[in-house]
Amino acid sequence: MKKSLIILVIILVSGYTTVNAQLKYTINESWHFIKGNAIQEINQFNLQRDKAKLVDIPHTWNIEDVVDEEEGFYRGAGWYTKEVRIPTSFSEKEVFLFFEGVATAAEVYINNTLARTHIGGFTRFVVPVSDFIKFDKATEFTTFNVTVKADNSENEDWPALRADFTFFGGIYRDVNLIVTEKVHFDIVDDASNGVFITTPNVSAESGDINLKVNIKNDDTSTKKVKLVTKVYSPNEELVQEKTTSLKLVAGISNEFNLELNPVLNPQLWSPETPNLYKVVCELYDAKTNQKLDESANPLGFRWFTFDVDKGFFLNGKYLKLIGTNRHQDYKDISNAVPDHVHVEDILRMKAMGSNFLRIAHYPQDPIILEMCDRLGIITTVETPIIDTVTESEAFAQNCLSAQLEMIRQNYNHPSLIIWAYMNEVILHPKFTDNKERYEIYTKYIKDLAQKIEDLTRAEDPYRYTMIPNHNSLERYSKAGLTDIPMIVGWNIYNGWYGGSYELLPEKIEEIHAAIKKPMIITEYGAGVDPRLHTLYPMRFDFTHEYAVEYHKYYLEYFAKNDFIAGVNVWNYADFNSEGRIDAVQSINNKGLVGLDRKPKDVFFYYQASLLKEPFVAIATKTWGQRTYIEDQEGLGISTMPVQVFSNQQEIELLLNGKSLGVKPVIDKIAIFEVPFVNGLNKLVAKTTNGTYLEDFSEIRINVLPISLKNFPASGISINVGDRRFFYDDKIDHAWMFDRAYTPGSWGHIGGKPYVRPDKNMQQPYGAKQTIKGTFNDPIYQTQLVGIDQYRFDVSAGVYEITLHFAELEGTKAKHLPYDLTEETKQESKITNRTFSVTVNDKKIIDKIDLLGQYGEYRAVKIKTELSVKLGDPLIVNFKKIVGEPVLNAIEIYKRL
Ligand code: GCB
Ligand code: CA
Repeated sequence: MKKSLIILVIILVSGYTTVNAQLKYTINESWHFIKGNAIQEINQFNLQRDKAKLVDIPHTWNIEDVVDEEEGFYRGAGWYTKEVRIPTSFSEKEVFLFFEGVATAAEVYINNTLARTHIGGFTRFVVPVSDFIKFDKATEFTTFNVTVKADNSENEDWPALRADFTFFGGIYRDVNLIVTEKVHFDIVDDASNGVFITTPNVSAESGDINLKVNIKNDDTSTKKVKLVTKVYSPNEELVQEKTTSLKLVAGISNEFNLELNPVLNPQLWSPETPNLYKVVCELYDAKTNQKLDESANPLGFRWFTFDVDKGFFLNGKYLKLIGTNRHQDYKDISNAVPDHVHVEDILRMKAMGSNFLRIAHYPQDPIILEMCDRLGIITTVETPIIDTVTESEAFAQNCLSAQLEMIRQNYNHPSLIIWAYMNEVILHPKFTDNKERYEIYTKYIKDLAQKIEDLTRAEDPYRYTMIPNHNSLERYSKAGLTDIPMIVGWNIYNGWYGGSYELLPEKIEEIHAAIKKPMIITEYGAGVDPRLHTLYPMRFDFTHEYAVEYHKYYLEYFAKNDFIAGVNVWNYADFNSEGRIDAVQSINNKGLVGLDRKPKDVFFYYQASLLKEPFVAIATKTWGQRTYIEDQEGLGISTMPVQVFSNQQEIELLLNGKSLGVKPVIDKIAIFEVPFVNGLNKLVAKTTNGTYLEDFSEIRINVLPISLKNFPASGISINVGDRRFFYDDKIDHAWMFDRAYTPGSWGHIGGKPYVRPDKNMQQPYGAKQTIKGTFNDPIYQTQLVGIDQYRFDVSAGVYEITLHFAELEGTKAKHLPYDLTEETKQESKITNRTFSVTVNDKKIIDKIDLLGQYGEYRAVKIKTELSVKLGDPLIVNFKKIVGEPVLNAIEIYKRL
């Protein structure tokens, strides 16, 4: 404790005297926190402070909601308070609090007085606090109290109103203390840094630099200052310096425009050469020459155009923009992540070969754009006006202020070329049953969009604007929304939520013909539960294999069509969305990497497709443990295809040291039929052209025998009614998909796979609810309906059998929140299902009523044990009483 205090003081002192005129450090630790809507105002909170728990920023109060099985997450207020100690000498200076993100609204009190409010969970804001502090001149240090009410309630005036991600609440990004002299760059208005750089004309020969500088004079009299502006080259050489004398009127922000000398033959910024210049503005007192403030900003020279037919050009050259979208949360941490998560993510995008990032659906941590500048990833960022709007003045104001803050706070990043706003804003339109009212509503949206567009173009005439829509061309063009922005974005999910991916070209060509605006495919993607694999990929199965097929089709089509200026996979990583009912509860798993950033197969496919340097990866990283049946009785070998992703011509694969031959790489994939043995299998993939390029993989296989005379020690675990392998990574448990019984072997007899009743989802996968009592939803979301028997032709012995059930035809089936199919709410049948189960001659389940006894969508496991005589098979018999018997999974072990 003592030690850290000393260090802090040293940093403090050296910070403002030598390094930078402006001092900035975090005050993240040890805030007293109470969650709850019961506290209405600050005095009430102060009375209850003894009930507070200590938390550190970044913090969100919704972490527990992510882990628990309950639906929904806390939306309401949370109170934070902290005593902040500063040197009393700061009384001569200006002290500010700088919040990088408080969701969704904030009230900030200094010494119990309201100092500022802020609405919008994704933009930064500054609170001047000097006036609220009573400096104690007799002591070395002065303490003041900061109390923050954060609030993530549902509020019809606060965008986003609804969306497919969890609206985590709290002070979830850093809180800083900033100390300046009385004269300083104006950080207060919109939390920019007061310096705005533009490069109106850039060519290979010359790059203009214009500056707008806002300087605040918090003193009582006019001040004369010197502004020294220095431009440094990418290798830190001073390329020019300009000194300007300025007179600053007291009490206001003084705005100056500055034209620097053009930089000749500038080193251009691009994804391949992210050359960053630096502009450092220094402020000096004209009389004393005391340094008052300093602001350093990135500068990149690049020029770009979007063309409706030809696509995107950077520095005069065609460039296909390819990359992902990104949310800001992480496994077990939610959105309250440390900077390192952001840094790693951008590094991994670069390692994937991305040159483009859609920062969606909201501005993110400052370090994201800094990393994109440095590594060379072109970006678009947007404000969160999603799915629907409120027709109120307050809502419109909040949209406009978020847009303005976003622009001013991120103005100088060369990587950023598009300001966007709205997302699928008429996905859930109101008043669909009243044509006139609907038109008033969409007119309101159009007017709002026009206001945001006008504001954006006035603030920044040098970048493009964009509105991303969902694939309903008619809806957006009719509403006039496609007329407004400079680029129109489209979120397209053909082959996921509906239809086949082969319908993609038709859709895109239709849009291209109708809308004479540059086009970006702002979203496309397919869900992957990292635990699911299949030999029979199909739409909406959440397997790695289907996603590879889907992305391969999309990417190849995009690559062929220049007019598609850019594409963003939805999403870079899996993310939290409390309302989701997919294979993994409350998670949208369209990520190329998981919530823990483990790459999925598709990630490697993108690497093979986008990277220029030689690349090879075996597509087995997510599937290191498997259960599969042997090819032929007694052979002990299970042959399965293995994909190897590469940008080389051909690949050789070795299994346990023995070559399986050389295969050509076709469209970035080489496929090998691998004869896996029981136990450990070591794969090596390598190039044949002498370059040292290898990838390794270790896979453990339980090869299940066709004949059960020697019952496997691993037991047999079958995902019934399913054609997907499932791997429960929590306990290392591999499940095989189902098979029909053949004499002398094992499998089901009778029954049909459950098929979802909804019109667009008539297939076995997914469910209309999450399954309670388990996290292994894929096992329980699939079942055989009308099953007669599950039969194992075993040898004599004692066996343990577990039957897994779940009622999928419940009454509370939900309309999926993200459903793009516009299907009306489907009334589910009230189930009437009763059946009995005997194992050989023992009745172990008598007239079970899953719905009545356990409730719908709940995992039910019933385990029994029985002795099988020599010559007898083991037969699980299902006897129908009312409706059809069902079975979701079965597990069997030999005990003796
Ligand atoms: C969309 C939305 C995005 C969703 C995504 C999905 O169109 O813009 O927020 O998460 O689809 O996965 O359904
Ligand atoms: Ca199943």
